[in-house]
Amino acid sequence: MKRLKPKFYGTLFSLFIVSCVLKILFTRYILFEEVNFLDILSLEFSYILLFACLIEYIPTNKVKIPLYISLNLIISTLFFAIIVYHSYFGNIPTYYALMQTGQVGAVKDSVTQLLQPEYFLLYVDFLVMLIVLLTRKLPLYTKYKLSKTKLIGPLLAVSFAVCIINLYLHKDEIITNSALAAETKGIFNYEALQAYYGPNGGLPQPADLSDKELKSEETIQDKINEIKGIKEIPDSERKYFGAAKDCNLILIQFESMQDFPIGLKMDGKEVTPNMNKLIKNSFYFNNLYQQTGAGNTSDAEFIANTSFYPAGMVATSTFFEKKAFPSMPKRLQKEGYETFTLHADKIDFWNRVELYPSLGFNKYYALDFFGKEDLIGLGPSDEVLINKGMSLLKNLHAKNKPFYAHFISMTSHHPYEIPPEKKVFELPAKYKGSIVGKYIQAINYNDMVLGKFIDQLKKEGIWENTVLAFYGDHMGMHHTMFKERDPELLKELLGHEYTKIDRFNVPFMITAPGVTDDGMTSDQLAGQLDIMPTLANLLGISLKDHVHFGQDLLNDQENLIGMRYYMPAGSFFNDEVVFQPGKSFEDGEALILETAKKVPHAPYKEDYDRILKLLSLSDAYLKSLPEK
Ligand code: GP9
Ligand code: MN
Repeated sequence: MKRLKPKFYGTLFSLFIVSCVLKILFTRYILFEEVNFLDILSLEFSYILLFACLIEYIPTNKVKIPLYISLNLIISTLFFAIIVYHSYFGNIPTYYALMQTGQVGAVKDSVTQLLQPEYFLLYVDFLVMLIVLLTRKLPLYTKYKLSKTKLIGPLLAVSFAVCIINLYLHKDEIITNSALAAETKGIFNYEALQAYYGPNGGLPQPADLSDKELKSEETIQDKINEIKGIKEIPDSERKYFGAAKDCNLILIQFESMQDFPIGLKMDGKEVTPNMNKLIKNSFYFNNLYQQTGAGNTSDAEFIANTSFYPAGMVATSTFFEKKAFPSMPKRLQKEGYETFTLHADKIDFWNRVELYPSLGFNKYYALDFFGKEDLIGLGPSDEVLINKGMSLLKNLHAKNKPFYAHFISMTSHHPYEIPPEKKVFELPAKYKGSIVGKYIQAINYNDMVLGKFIDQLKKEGIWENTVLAFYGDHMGMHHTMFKERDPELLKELLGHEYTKIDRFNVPFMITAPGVTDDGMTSDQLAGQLDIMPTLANLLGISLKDHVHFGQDLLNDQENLIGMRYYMPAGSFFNDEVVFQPGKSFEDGEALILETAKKVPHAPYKEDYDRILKLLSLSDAYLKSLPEK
C-alpha cells in the first residue's frame, strides 16, 4: 500500500482509531487486570475501524468533524460508565443497566467516592483533537482525501465482516459471569449481544410453564420442594405455626447491613448494644446470605415480600414491572391486616412506583410524606422514618387494626457519612477517617434507631402484640471502596481476611414477645428468600397453596441458597461451601464456608444443576403471572 501523505481528514481518521485503541487498552486493563493485544485486535479493533470507515463514507466533509467528536465522546463515556459501574457492582453493565444510571444523581456521593483520577484519562485525547482542530488551517495537514475505493471501501468491508463473524461465533456462548463474558467476547460484542438478547441477556430463557403446570400451584411447589429436597410438612405439624397469630408485623430492612458488626466490640465498646440485648429474646439467624440482583435495595424488598428469586441482571421492579406478585402483604390483607411500606426516597427511584402496587401494599409512604427534615446522605434520616412511621402505627393500634409495616432504612447507605452530631459511637483513633470506621458508625446509627423504635413501641403499648423482625438488604463493605488501610483494619476486626462469605452475610432477627423470649441463635444456612416463609409460619399464614422458593427456617433445615448478579448465575451456598462458576461449572471455585479455604468443586455439580433449575423455574413462574 502506498504510504499516505499527512492530511487533515486522514489525521482525524488516524487520531480517532489510535485514541479508541488506547481507550480499549486502558479499559480492558482496568476491568480485567491484563491486556492481551491479540484479543484487542481480533475482538475490538474491527468495531473501531468500522465506525471510522462509516464516517469517512459520508459525502459531506462538514459533518465529519462533529461526528468524530460525538462518537469519540460516546465511546469514552460508555467506557467510563462501565468502569465506574464495575468498580461498585463487579459486573459489566448492559445497555439496560446503563439506562438506569439516571439514578446516579441520587447516589452521587457514592459515585463520587468511586471515581479514580485515572479514569479521566479516557478524555485526554479531546485535548489533542482540540489542538488539531484549532490548527487545521495551518499547512500541517494537506486536504488530501482518503481514497474510498483503495482504502476506506476495503477496510469497511473487512471490518464489517470481522464484526459479523465475531458476533456469530460468540452469539450462543453462555457465560453467566459478565466480566468474563465481556473479556472473552469483547466489550463491543458483549454490549451488542446483550442488547440483542434483551434485558436478561444471554442467559437461557425460561421455558413457558405449561397450562397444566400452572393450573395447580401445588405442582410448581412440589417441583421446588423436589429440587430442594424438602418434604412438605402439614401446617398442623409445623413448629411455631401460628405462635404469633394476629400479631402486627413490623419488618425493618436495614440499608447495607452486614452480619459481622453484630456483637462486635471496639476498645471494649459494643457497636450494636441494642441488637446484642435483643438477641437474648429473639430468634437470630447469623448464617444468612443476600440474594439480591441488579435491583439492590429494591430487590431485597421484593425478595422479602415474595420469596421469589429476583430477575438478576436487571432490577426486578423494572423487568417485571407489569406483574402482580403473590406476596406477603396480599396474604396478610386477607387476614384483615392493613399493609404499608415506608421509604424516605423519591417513589420513582428503583421504579418503586410500579413495585409497590405489584407487591400489593395497601399504601406506601415515600419522600413527600417524610418531607425534607433532618437530611443525611440520600434524604430524610431514619429517625424521621421511624418517628413519622410511628404516628401511623399509633393510629392503627388505637383502632385495634392489625398491621404489617415494612420499613426501608436509608441513612446507612454508602458513603456512610453520619453527621458528627449523630455519632454516638466513638471510634478508636486508627479507624477515624477510614471507610471501615465510617461503616461501623453507620451500623451503630442503625442500632441506635432500632433502640429508639423499640422504646417507642413499648411506650405506646404496641410491642407486646407485635412481631418485630429486621434484616440487611445487601453488603456494605466492598473492596472497591477501600483505601490503603481498610483491608488491614477490617481484618483486625474480623480476626481473618475479609472474604465474599463475610461480604454477603446479612443478619435476620425476629422478636415476638411471648414466643421468642428464650432466645435462639441459629447458624443454619439461610437466604433472604427464607424471610417470608419463616414469618408466615409464625403468623399462622399457610403457604400450602402459595408458591415460595425459600423455606421456613424454623421447620426446614436442609437448604440451598442461589445467587446471581453479584456472583454469576449458578453460584450457590450449601451447608459446606460457597460455589461460583467461571465460564462454566468446570472452571468454578468452591470455598469452605467456615474457613474460606478452596476445595475441589467436582462433588458439587448436582447442587449447581439444582440451583440453575430453581432460577429458571422462578423466572418462568414470574413470567407466567398475570399483569396488575
Ligand atoms: C435509595 C436506596 C438506595 O432509595 O434504596 O439503594 P441502593 O443503592 O442500596 O440500591
Ligand atoms: Mn441498599
